[in-house]
Amino acid sequence: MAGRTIAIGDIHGCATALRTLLAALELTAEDTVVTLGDAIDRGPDSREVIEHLMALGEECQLVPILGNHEQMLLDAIHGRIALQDWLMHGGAETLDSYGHGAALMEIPIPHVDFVRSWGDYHETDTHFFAHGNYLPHKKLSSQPWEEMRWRSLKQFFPGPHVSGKIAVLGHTANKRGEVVNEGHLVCIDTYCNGGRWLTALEPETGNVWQTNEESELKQFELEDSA
Ligand SMILES: [Mn+2]
Repeated sequence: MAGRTIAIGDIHGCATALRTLLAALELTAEDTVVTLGDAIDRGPDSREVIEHLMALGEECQLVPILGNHEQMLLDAIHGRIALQDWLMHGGAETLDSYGHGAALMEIPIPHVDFVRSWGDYHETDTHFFAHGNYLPHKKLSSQPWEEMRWRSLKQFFPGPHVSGKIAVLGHTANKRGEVVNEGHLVCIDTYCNGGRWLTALEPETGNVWQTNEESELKQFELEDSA
């Protein structure tokens, strides 16, 4: 049996919700899991999230996409931004997960190398997966991903992509914890770190799993947008 492709939205350090979600998904070695970025920052345990994702790569085909928060971590490490710029955007919580008041240097090198290996996007025959946004008329291989991983759907709501593929995105948090389905675009950042949900979506079937930091689980099918 061919494996499933399942996208997971912005985790933001919510290790309990991630643990609950991974248990519910019952993944096999044939499954592909696409994490949409912003796995770290803001929430309580980014270190544990990174460890879960590293282990997940041994269990299934893991395709991690780089979010703007991972970009900030890497930029801080390389001196491209001031450390403070990352810390005030949720990086402080990430460092604390490595020990209260831990320094940037205390993040283990394998963790940094793992994050550095994350990509800009992923595509299947029917869908593509990215962190924040996209330009509808530009092919996926030449998108300005450095910029697109920052751009909110509130700033710019793109039309259908020229490829005809459906976009699966994170980054723009839905504060009610709801999946936004516009037909040509689905956004599954459902504000886990704000007390709402962590979402996994199997785009081919519309199966949705949602978990939270209270270890609750909901499962339902995505409705077609009217
Ligand atoms: Mn983001």
